Amino acid sequence: MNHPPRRQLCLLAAILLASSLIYGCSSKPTNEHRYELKGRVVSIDRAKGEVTVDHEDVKGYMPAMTMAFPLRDAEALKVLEAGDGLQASLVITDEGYWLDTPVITKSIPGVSPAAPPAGASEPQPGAEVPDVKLVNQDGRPFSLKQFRGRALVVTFVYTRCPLPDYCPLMSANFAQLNSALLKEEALGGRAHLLSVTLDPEYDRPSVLRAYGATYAGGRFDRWDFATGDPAEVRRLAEFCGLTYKAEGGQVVHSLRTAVVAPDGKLLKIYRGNEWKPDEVLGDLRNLPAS
Ligand SMILES: [Cu+2]
Repeated sequence: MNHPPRRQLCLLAAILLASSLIYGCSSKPTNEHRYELKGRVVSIDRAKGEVTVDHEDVKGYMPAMTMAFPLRDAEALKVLEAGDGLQASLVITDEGYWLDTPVITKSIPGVSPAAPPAGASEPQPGAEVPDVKLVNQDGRPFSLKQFRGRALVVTFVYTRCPLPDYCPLMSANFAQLNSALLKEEALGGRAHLLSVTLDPEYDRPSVLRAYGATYAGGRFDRWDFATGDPAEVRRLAEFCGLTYKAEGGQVVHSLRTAVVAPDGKLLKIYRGNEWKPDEVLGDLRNLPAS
């Protein structure tokens, strides 16, 4: 791997800092909080404008973990490589969070960067979804097969997730789907929702029930929350291409939402948090009538 000489890097860092300061002057959303974040780049998704960072404790906000952040700096996105050191401001507002004012430290030649986490493979539409056995918010065991004949929309969350754009957003989206399924009887009879915890040891049925009640409004007839044997949870999550690991009371995780057809085969996978409830409702409405 080629590493630019240090002088160029300092210049680059200065330009990056200056350019992000200019961006920083544009209109500020309300309720903005900034925290210093320091860590090592694990991977970069240039198309999505995201960088996954293995970061240290963010004082006053979150413990050390590895997670993806939007990086609002086009230049930095271009030059970042896995293994680089990154220092940036973590900006949190009502609308979301992102990194800005990045300062990049290139990895030292000869020192191999931290290996990226083993990526789960991405499932293909049409693949048979594993028939995992789980337990719902009432402590009732079930297996995915029991939903055959209806479409199943599955997502993964954990109740202690602190990041507004991650689990709370998935659950808010599912709450919208739930309302639609409850309102439209024809649709409700053809589809079911399932939120599976990535923290099955902490998220026991009673915890899920309390969490679910805040989103599902006490109506669990179209929406189940599932925990169970961590190995079963992992089997389903990894089938969906989701990576996660527990770290200091938190779960570092990516996001996947799967639409399973009534025959138990994968119809569609939504990656990340940008999908809208209407898209999923569209998928459900377009299911061939059974
Ligand atoms: Cu989360």
